[in-house]
Amino acid sequence: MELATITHQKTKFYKDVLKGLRSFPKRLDSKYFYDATGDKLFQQIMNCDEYYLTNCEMEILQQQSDNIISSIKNMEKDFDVIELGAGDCSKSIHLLKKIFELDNSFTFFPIDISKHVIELIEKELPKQIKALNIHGLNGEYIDMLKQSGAISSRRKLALFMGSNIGNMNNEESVAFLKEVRNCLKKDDYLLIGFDLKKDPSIILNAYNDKKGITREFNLNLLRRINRELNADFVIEKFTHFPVYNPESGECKSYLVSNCKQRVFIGDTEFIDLDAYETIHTEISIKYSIKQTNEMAAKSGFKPVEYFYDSKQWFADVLWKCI
Ligand code: AVI
Repeated sequence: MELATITHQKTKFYKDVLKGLRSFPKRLDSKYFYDATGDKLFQQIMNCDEYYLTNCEMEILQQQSDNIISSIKNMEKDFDVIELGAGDCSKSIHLLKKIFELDNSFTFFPIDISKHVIELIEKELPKQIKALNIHGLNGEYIDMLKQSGAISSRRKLALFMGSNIGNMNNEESVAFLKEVRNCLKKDDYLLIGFDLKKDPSIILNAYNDKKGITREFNLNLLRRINRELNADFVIEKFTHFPVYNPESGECKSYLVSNCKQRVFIGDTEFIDLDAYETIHTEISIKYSIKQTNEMAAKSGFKPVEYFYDSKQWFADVLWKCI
């Protein structure tokens, strides 16, 4: 990465951190979870017994990729596939293999904010699907989505899986989905993953696993601020505290300050925390299907088909651009 880019990102990180910690209530943006350590911790979360989301969605992709493809009109002809937040493609690979059997001329555009992830996909995926056209795009979702449209005029199937949409509040998600819609054309498709409302204790446990990996994931944000912004958070003085509201479907994670304390961010700037003051670090919304239909209508899509895991805990919904 260019030095200018690194400095710019640090400045943005610094500004966002100070702004968030000087707000009331205090907050930090969950997008900053994902440094190299955060990426590794998230991988471990996905392997936790309590974190059901990954297995549910994996089951859908493993067992229903044929059905997904047959719900897409003319999939065999002229589609490219774009994945927003591609990660390791371990779920989408099942769909990609089936699409490749139909039409081996399509291009797969994995989009990820991590350059390392894109390099890995470009290296590893051809081992699983030889001769797959891959064009990795490293950057923000919307910018890269626009770029994929400029590179290829074929119709698009966009994938936004993992219930990543749940990490935005309802207002942000509709605004984001409208932007996605504007980057696509009429009759393009979006396959979008939603974690569904279920027994509240199952949801809460997923964000409070017994091994404490999610706790580490949350606290790593303070460690990252210490490392990158030269702050002096004492990690032991904070408690990981997730709560789930079954009415709103909002699972929120907090870091609670155990005592009154002052924390320096760099040499001169500081923030004060009261005893038991909270820092909100993440929202993970759980949806009813009715809610997802409303989101589709508000953002310019029409639901075409719903794909559930056997427990009906998770849904990948195929939306068409209208
Ligand atoms: C990436 N995202 C969908 C995860 C979630 O479930 O909200 C991030 C996560 N946070 C804690 N555990 C997993």
